[in-house]
Amino acid sequence: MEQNYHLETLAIHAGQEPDPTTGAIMTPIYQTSTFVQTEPGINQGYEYSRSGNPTRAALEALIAALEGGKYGLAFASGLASMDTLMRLLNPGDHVIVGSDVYGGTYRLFERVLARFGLTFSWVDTSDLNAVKAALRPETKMVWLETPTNPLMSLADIRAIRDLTPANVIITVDNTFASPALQQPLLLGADVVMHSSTKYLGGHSDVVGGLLAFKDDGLYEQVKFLQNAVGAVAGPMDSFLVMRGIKTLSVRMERHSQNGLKIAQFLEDHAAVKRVLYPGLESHPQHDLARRQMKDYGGMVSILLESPEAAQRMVSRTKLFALAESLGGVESLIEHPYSMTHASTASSPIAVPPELVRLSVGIEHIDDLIADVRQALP
Ligand code: P1T
Repeated sequence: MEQNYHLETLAIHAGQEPDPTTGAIMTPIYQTSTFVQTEPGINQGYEYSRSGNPTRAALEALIAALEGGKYGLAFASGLASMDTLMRLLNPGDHVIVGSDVYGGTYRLFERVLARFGLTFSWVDTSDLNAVKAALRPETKMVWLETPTNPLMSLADIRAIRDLTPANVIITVDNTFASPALQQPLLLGADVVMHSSTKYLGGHSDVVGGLLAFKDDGLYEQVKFLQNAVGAVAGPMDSFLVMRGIKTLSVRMERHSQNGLKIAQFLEDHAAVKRVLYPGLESHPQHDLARRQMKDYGGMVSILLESPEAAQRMVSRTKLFALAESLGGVESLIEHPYSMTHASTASSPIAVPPELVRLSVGIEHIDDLIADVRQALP
């Protein structure tokens, strides 16, 4: 696929050619574990579906194109992709991680990978001096989420690249923005990670993870690990993520329009103490958001008066379903302290109990605002 197509076009075509034998316009779901060989080692490009599968390969080429990279890899979940990537590191290596990240990221790093000798510093990555101060000779990776889950703070990817030694891998979890709004590889990151469960899949019907790379050497190492560890995306799930991605651009436009309107409504509401949304001028990093992002997406977090008020609101909405996850066409609401971020409780990165997180879907904005209004006092 020509790299100079726009993202809207790549989202529909990259990695996907009509099937040469039947003309099927959609990439077939190659639901097979193995591929017949004519002689040992002589095959048509595929041997065994953990090592490679044509449906997965199409998705891998697609995410590479969308992120402006050269290579992609697809996994069984976002966490599976992270776990595989982190196996690049060795005991004694040090990682700088944002102090506001998905709760499962904290759990994987501190409760699983720390047992294998990796050490983590949890740092406010919106503060460049704090990132600089946390660098050590043994630092091998900087892990950024931007915007962060759930406090919606930003990290300046280009500035962090500039202050970090070239041998330190910068990974950006781009789940909240999606490549339609932000392309970290083009800003200096080495690896982009996605929970494709979210905006890429877009329809709350699949769990998956993706990595994108621009560097041959890094890709080859993680490609080896993908096969050696084995947490690959299945063909059906790869198909679903690809189908979702076809409408990514139009969905992100509507998510962003609705997200801004909900954020503005909430900012004017007396029961809401603070709205965290990078598209609002009141966001402390609104200028960076304007530089780094094309639009601001559908994730909106708010602080209410008390933990009880937060619990009450999430139990009262009707259209906004009370559920973990985000990024689907339907609106969701949740209480991070007791749900998605429960694993960070009493840790240095615990989230405030009066916080409510909304994943604003693409329903009609008037219906969404009416629902939020009736759920607040
Ligand atoms: O759920 P999984 O596909 O394994 O992806 C994990 C993950 C990684 N990174 C970010 C920024 C995420 O938000 C997630 C998953 N998050 C939720 C389930 C949630 O409700 O926040």
